[in-house]
Amino acid sequence: MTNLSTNIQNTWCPGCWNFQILAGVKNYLAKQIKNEKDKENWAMVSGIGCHAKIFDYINLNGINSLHGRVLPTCLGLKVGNPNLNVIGFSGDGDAYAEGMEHLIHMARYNSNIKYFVHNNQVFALTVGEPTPVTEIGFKDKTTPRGTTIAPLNPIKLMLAAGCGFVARVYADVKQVEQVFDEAMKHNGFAFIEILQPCLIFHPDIGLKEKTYNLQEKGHDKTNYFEAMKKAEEFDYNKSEKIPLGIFYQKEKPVFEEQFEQLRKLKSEKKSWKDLKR
Ligand SMILES: Cc1ncc(C[n+]2csc(CCOP(=O)(O)OP(=O)(O)O)c2C)c(N)n1
Repeated sequence: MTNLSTNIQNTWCPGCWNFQILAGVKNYLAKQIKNEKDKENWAMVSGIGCHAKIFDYINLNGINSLHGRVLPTCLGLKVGNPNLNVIGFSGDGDAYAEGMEHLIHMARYNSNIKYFVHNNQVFALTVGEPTPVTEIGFKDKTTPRGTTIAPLNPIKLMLAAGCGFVARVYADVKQVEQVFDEAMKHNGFAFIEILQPCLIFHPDIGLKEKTYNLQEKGHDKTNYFEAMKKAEEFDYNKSEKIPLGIFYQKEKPVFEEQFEQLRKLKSEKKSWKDLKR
C-alpha cells in the first residue's frame, strides 16, 4: 500500500461535499497505485478555487495550475509523456468561465485526459459570485437583484463540441469512484461534471432528491440524440428530474495517437526526456 494522503491541513469547510469527491478519487487511485513506482504513471492538475485544494490533499505529482488553465496544462503533460494517466480538477468557474475556450477545444482534440468539474454553481473561494451555471434569480453581493442571465447547459455543450465521454454524478464517494473507473476504461477525453453544492454560498437547492441514474433506467449511452434529450432534462432553473450517469460514450481518434513520435514514445514507454537531441 502506498500513501496517497498528505499532511497538509485541510481547509475546506467542515462537511463540504468536496470531501466526498476527494474520498472517491483516492479510493479509485488506491486500487491502481500499489507502490511508489506506480505513482510515476499518474499526474494531476488543478485550477484555482476551493476545488483546487484537492491538489494539496492527494500525494501525487502534478501541477496546481492557473485559474481556467487546467486543460492546456493537462495536454502539455500528456504530450510530454503520453504514458501518463492525466487527471484534471476544475470548479464550474474554472471550467465554464475562465477556462471555457479550453474545454470546447479539448472536446475536439480528444486527448486521453480525465476531467472532473466540481460544480457548486458559484465562484466559492472568492465568496459566492455567480458563474455561467448559476440559476436565474440567484442573489449575492454582486447581484443584489438576482442574476438575470440564463445558465448554460454543460452536458449539451460537451455533446455539441464532440466529446466522446460525457457524464454527471453527484458528489458522493461511490458515484465518484465508479465514474472514475468508467472514465479510465474510455480511451479519450472524459468530461465528468460533479454536482457539488457549496454549503456556504450555494447550498443544495433541492437537487439531490431530483436525481436519478441513467444507467438504471436503461439509457443507451451510444445514442447521441437520446443523450441530448436527457441533457435537456436539467437546466438549473425548473427541472423536475436530474439525470446522473454516463450520457454519452463513443471512441474517437485520440489527439496524441495521431502523431508518429508520440505513438513511438507510448509503445516504448518513454517520455520526451528520453529522446536524444
Ligand atoms: C485569471 C484569474 N481570474 C480570477 C481569479 C480570482 N479567483 C480565484 S479563485 C476564484 C473562484 C473559483 O471558482 P470556481 O472555479 O468555481 O471554484 P470553487 O472555488 O467554487 O471551487 C476566482 C475568480 C484568479 N485567481 N485568476
